[in-house]
Amino acid sequence: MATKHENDDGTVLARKEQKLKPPPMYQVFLLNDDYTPMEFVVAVIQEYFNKDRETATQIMLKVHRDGKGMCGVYPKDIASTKVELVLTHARKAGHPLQCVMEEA
Ligand code: TYC
Repeated sequence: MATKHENDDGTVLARKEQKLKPPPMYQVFLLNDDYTPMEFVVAVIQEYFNKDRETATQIMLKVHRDGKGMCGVYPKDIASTKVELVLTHARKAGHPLQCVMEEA
């Protein structure tokens, strides 16, 4: 009898403490390389991570300087889909751009 929290013998069960954690979030990063054009990376950040041109340019320049830059934070399935879409788009265009996700 779930609503009364009783065992079959009538003993009353203490209510279980709810230990539900929020689902983990994932950061999606672009990685630097020597060949992907800057303009292509800016367009990717605008298109797949919904950033305006100025923000996208700043993120691209950070990746170019530091080797890695964060484009957004999403639930696992959305992060994973974005990584796949970016990689597919880059490969179709013939660029070696790398996109990875990490648990936040
Ligand atoms: N380093 C590249 C160049 O000089 C530009 C670049 C930026 C490539 C960001 C990848 O994620 C990247 N053309």
